Amino acid sequence: MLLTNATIASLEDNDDFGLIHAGAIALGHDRIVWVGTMQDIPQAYEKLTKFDVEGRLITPGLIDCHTHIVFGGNRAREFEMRLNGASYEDLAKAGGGIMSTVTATRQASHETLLAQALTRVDALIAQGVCLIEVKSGYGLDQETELKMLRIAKQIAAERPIDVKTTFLGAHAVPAEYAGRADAYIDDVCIPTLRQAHAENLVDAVDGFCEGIAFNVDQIARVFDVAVDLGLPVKLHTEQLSNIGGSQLAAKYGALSADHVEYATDADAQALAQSGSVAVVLPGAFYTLSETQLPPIQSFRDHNVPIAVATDCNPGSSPLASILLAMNMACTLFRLTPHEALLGITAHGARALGVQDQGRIKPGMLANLCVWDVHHPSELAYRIGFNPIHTRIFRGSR
Ligand code: DI6
Ligand code: FE
Repeated sequence: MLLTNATIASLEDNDDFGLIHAGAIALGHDRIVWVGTMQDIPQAYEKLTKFDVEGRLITPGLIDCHTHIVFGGNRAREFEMRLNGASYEDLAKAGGGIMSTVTATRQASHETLLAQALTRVDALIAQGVCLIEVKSGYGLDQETELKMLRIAKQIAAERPIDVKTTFLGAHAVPAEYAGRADAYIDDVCIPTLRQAHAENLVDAVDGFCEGIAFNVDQIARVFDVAVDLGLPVKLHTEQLSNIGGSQLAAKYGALSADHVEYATDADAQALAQSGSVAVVLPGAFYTLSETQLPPIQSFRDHNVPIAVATDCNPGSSPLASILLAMNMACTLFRLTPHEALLGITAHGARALGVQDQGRIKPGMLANLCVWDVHHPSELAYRIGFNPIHTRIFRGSR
């Protein structure tokens, strides 16, 4: 296919979205083979099937690098309780929060969980998302963690989308291990990680490093197993407080540190040294009425790449719109539209350890979005509009 008459946000330059006006993109099978201006189209590509986009904007296919999209039930009741004064942490300590989703996820069948996840996945696909990350972490027993990961993998067979799976066994301490977090890590979390890896179900390992979840020593034990298995790590950290998670993530060369509202300038420096991405999740910030802003300027100063994701989950971020996540990243966190677009493309790819997605250049996977807009800032600026025209996944419309 040869896409012609395009405004291309290649993201190849540091300024102005790497825009190419009057551009064209040649695809060969599932890869981008050439990008340039209409005048420079090599003769060889003139015979390809043409797709005239009539001046529309083309961006890379979008990437949602942090989701918990497989889960049972919902937490609307808890939303009400929070509006009546309960805090997220109070609900978690009272056995609600993540634990109530664990109960619902354990009870639900594979088929039900898959069908419900697919409705959310479809909403993301409809906005041009071509790659999502999906975490486990609502099972907290071997059977249910494996069930979640199998469903996550199955999403890619059911829909035109790629899925990266992340093992999040260290998400919360289940009721049956209340007060025995260390025993949970040793008896359940680590053996389940080894089993999930043996079944080829894990692309990365995550944890929730927080006062209401696991401390750095407990997460480090899980990360040591990840290292042993050759798996990259990432970490939910500094979401509600700072107990040293970003420093731990940096020590393990994590792909990313996620949430990071309570991270410091020193944390940003550590993440820069480890080459980790800071993943900001404005949907969770918004839903929890958080007021502590992530240290965006420190990330900029230290050249920490910033990614943006939905965190789609039933508790802290019931959000299945990557475009709204982008808008919120700008409005709430003051990212520029260029930074926000990088956050759901190139930097999202990097947070997943994916090298051939997120920019428009030869060799990249042919995942592209054609938008009914003229300038990329329009994607971040609108609220509740979906200007997608055509989504191209692995070279196919
Ligand atoms: N932080 C989050 O925002 C998600 N997990 C986590 O560690 C949401 C968890 C939930 O409330 O269900
Ligand atoms: Fe999360």
